[in-house]
Amino acid sequence: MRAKIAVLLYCSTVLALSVTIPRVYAGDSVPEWARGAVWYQILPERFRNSNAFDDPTKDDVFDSRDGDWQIHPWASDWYKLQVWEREEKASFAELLAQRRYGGDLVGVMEKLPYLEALGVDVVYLTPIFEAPSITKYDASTLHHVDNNFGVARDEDRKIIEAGGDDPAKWELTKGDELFSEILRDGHVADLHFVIEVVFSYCGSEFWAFQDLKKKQKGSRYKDWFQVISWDDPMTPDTVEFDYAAWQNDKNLPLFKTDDLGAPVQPVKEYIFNITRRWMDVDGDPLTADGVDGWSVRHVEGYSVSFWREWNELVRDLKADAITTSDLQSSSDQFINRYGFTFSNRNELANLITDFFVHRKNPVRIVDFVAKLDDLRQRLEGGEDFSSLVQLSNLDGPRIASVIAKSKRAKSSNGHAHNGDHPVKPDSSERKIQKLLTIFQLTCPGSPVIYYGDESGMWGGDPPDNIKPMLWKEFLYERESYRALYQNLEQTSDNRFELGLFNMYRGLNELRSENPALRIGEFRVQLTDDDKGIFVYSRRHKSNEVWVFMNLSDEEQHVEINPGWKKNRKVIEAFSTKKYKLDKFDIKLTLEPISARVLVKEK
Ligand SMILES: [Ca+2]
Ligand SMILES: [Ca+2]
Ligand SMILES: [Ca+2]
Ligand SMILES: [Ca+2]
Repeated sequence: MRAKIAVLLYCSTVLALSVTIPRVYAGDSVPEWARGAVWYQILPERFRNSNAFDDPTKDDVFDSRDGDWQIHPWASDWYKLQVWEREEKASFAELLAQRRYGGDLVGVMEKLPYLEALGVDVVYLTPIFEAPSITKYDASTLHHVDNNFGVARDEDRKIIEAGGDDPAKWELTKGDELFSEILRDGHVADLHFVIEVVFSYCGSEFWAFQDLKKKQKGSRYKDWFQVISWDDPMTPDTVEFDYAAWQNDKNLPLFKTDDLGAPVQPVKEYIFNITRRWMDVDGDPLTADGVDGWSVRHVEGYSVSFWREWNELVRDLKADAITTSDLQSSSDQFINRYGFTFSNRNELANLITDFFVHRKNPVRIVDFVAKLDDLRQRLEGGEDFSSLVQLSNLDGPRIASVIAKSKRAKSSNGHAHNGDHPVKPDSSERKIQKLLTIFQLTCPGSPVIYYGDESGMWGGDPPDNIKPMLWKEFLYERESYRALYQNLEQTSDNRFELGLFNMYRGLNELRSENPALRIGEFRVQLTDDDKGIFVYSRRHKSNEVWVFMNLSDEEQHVEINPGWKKNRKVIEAFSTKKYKLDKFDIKLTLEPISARVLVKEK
C-alpha cells in the first residue's frame, strides 16, 4: 500500500512543461555559425606569455617610477609579494594594479590548439589595442594592437605614438600583422573571433587627446572631446584644462556627442574607419584576415540611431558578422532597435547561478523552471534563441568562488568559516560547479567560458578574478592568502583540474555532435523537489539529448518514460555503456549532486 502511494506521488511530480529559454533578439536572425556556439573569453595579459621580448617595461606601465620593477613570475603565489613589491609603500590592491605577467597574442596563437581541443567555436578577446592598463579599456589608440602583445615592442611603440586620423597613413605594426595572422590561422581551423571595444570614451593617453592636451585650442582634435575649460597660458603653474570623463574618472575622457547623441562627425569617422580596419586588416577584399564580430561596452554612451548605422556598416563589411552589447533591458523590442545580434543577459546567468549555488535555502526546481519560462515570455523576439550564458567575467568573482563563498557563508555553529576568503573550492563545491557547468553547456543559448574556469581557477572580487591562467604544463606555488589575511594559516595547492577540463571538453564535443544541444527545443521532463531531481531534454528533429540531475545529497533512482514509440537505444555521454529501454522506460541511479547525460540513438 505504501509503495503504491509513493508511486502515485511520484507520478504527480512529473511535469512536461515546454520551456524555451530566451531567444535573444536577432534582428536579421543569428548567423548559422553563431547559433549555440561555444565562446571562450580571453584577457590576453593573463592568458599566456609566449614572447618575453615584448614584455611590458617600466615605461609601458608607469609615467615615472624609481626603484626596481619586473614582470611577475607566472606560476608564483598570487598573494606573495615579490622583492620589488615589498619595497613599495602601497596597498595590496595598488600592487596588483601595477603587476604585469606579460601575456600576449603570441600566447593566444600558440594556444589555439588548446582552444580547439576544448571545443571552443568563438575566441572572444577583451580589448587588445594599445593601452596602459591590464584590461585595456583605457585605449591609447583603437587602430593598433598593444606593443606588449606582439613581436616588436619598441619598433611598434614608435608607430603607435604617431597616431593620426587618416586611415590611408596608418601603417601596420608587427603586432597588427600578428593579429591578422592569428585570424587567418584560426579561420582555417573553423574558429571565429569577436573583439571587445569601448567607442564612447578612451584613455587619457589616447593620441588625439594627448594632442589636445598639448595644443589646446590649436589642436586639430579640439572638437573630439567635451572640453569644460581651456588652460590659461597666463597662469603657467596652474592647469585650468578640464573635460568630461566617464564616471568622472579623468583617465577616461569621453568623446564628444552631437545634439542627437551620436559621436561628432570626426569621431564617428574614426570609429567607422577602425571598424573597417579590423574587419579586413590587409585591405584586400577578402575578410579571412578580419574579425567576425564585436562586443561593445558602454553602448548607452551613444544614440540608438548611431548604433543602427554602425551595425549596418558591420553587416556590409561581413554579412554574417555578429555584434553584442552590454545593454540591459527586460524587453527585446527595446534591444531590437539598436541592431545588435545579441545582448549579454546577466539576468539569465544570475537565475541559473542562484538556483544551483544557493542550495541551503534552495530555490524550488518548479520555481526555477517557472522563472526560466517567465524570462522567455518577456524576451521572446526572434526566430532563434541565442542568449550568451556567462557565469564568470571580468566584473565579479569567479563561479568557483561564488559557490565556495555561498557554501561557507555560515557553518553549523554560526561562525563564518572563511566565507569571505577566496580560498580554493573543496571537492563538494567542485561537484556543484560541475552540475552548474553541465546546465550551462546543455541549456539553450551560447555558453561563454571565462578563461581558466575550465582549468579550475578560483578568485574573488576583481582583481582576484584575473590571476594568470592555470596551465597543465606549469608547476604552481601554493597559494597563501597572507598578503590579505595575516592570521590565516591555510594554504592551497594550485593545479590544473584535469577532471573539470575533461568535463568541459566532453560536453563541448557532445554539443558539436548533437544539433539538439545547440539549437534544439528545451523541454523540462520532470521536477521533483522532494528528491531533488530535475530532468530536461533538448530536441532537434530526430536528435534528442536528455539530462538527469540529482541536486540532493542522497543517491536517487529515476524512472521516466521518454515517450518514444519504438524501443530505442540510448548512449550515455562520457561512457561506453548502452542502455536498452525497459518497456520504453529509462531507469537509472544518480549519485548525490551529480548528473547523467543520455543521447538517443538517431
Ligand atoms: Ca610577453
Ligand atoms: Ca603597451
Ligand atoms: Ca594655466
Ligand atoms: Ca583582407
